[in-house]
Amino acid sequence: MMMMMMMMMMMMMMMMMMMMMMMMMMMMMMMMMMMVTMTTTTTMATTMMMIMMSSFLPASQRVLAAPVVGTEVPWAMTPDTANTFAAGAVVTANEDPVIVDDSVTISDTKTSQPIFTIDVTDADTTDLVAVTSGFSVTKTAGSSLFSVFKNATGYYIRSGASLSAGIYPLTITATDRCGDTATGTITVTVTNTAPVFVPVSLQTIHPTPISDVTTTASSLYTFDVTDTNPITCTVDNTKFEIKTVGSAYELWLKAGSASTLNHDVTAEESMTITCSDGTDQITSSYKVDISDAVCVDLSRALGKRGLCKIVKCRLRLACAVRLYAIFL
Ligand SMILES: [Ca+2]
Ligand SMILES: [Ca+2]
Repeated sequence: MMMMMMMMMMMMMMMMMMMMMMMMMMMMMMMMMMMVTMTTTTTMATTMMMIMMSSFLPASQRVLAAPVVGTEVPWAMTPDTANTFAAGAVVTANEDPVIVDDSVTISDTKTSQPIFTIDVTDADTTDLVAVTSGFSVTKTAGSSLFSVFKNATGYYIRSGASLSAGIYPLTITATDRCGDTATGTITVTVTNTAPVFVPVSLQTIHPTPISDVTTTASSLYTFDVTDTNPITCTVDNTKFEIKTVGSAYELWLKAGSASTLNHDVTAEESMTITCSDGTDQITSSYKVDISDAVCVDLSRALGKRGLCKIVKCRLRLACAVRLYAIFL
């Protein structure tokens, strides 16, 4: 009889446990349905789900509900009455980070270097100072010419290795340890730098005269130009031209110039050398003395004074032909 009673009690206990489990499952389902139908966000519903589900886990693995701001929360989440001393934490609200909009102007000669310090703050000072806190500052929109990097003293914008003139708005986003964000716009203006002659002051007078019967093309002067952009150099005297030789530039007298050079007409050829990067340009003047071709003075021998002056041959060959004709 005793045995029977014990068995019945056990069965009743089992039934009660099953009923309790069923009730808990029903409660869970009801709460899930309420969460779906409620006008709360999906995130909130997910969090509540996690909290409910984790109540079946060991205490160390449970997901706890967000503590109420301003309250003191014991580590164990329940008041500790068993010990004389207990540790806890006072919960304070997170402050959003702040980024100050700003602008900076730089030259296009910057290469992979810091160009601007981002003014980013967070009232929760530990958000900024804790190296492994999870606080981050990133470029979330803008030209790939620029990037954000962090060092021991703050967050910076770094330029690319090669820049082009223009205006580049960059969107910078800061995210603190609570996942709260702030965005700011830093506008970088890149200005063009004019080309520079090498040497800075070019030679302006050709060291030796050129005969006005010169017939072959010849290089007169070599110089260089520095700029981050492609350079085009020209000269405004049609008897001359600029050639690119390797990385240097050369001023050349054009071939066939004998037909155009004439000491009697232009004893000094003047010109302006211009080098442009497409936006800005630099110039330098250049002069070449044109010497008169020397005729062989046979006037005395021929008894015809002033023959060469009269002929004024500009080509030795033409002169020779005329003289030969006189001899005949
Ligand atoms: Ca914060
Ligand atoms: Ca330039």
